[in-house]
Amino acid sequence: MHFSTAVSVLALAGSSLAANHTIRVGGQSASDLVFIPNNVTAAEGDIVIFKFWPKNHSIAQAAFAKPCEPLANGFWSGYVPTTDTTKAADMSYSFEVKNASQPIWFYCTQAQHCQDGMVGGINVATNGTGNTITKFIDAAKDASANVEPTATVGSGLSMTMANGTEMPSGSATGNAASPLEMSNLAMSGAFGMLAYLFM
Ligand SMILES: [Cu+2]
Repeated sequence: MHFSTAVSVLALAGSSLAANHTIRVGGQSASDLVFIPNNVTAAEGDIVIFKFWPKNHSIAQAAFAKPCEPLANGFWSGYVPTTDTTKAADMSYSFEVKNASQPIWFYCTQAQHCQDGMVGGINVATNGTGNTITKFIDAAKDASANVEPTATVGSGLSMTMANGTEMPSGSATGNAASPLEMSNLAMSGAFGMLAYLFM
């Protein structure tokens, strides 16, 4: 019995290395059209959790060259309307980074939010001569339209129903132990944390 417990802990130990990164969708004020932060650096296996704030935002994956247009087979959350300014919406979306060397770009499809700067990236450059987040924001300003994906809502993402409390950004294991978390990803994070404690 004891032995099998030890084996499970070892088996789960790998997941303790995965980190959660929380991105706030929507600003401190509902009129702030931003992702906070608008870029994160994530390793393979890390989970990026999108937490939605007022009023009614979305996340859709784009290509760098076309900031406000859906990437074929990219992720798409659909709209997550919420009015409570004191907490994130109950519904959040998670994206697992499977290839950390591949920059991922995304935007909000609502109205002109993309053009207004509501864009972001995962593992994208923040400076230099290549494709930077600043260039992506600038290119978005010039986009002629903000295009909504036709893909299935929620595609490419894991939905999480949580109690709405914000997870700390960039923390090693997040607070995935939150009792109302139902996502498998969050659960693996919680077990990963236990495994970490055992080591
Ligand atoms: Cu928006």
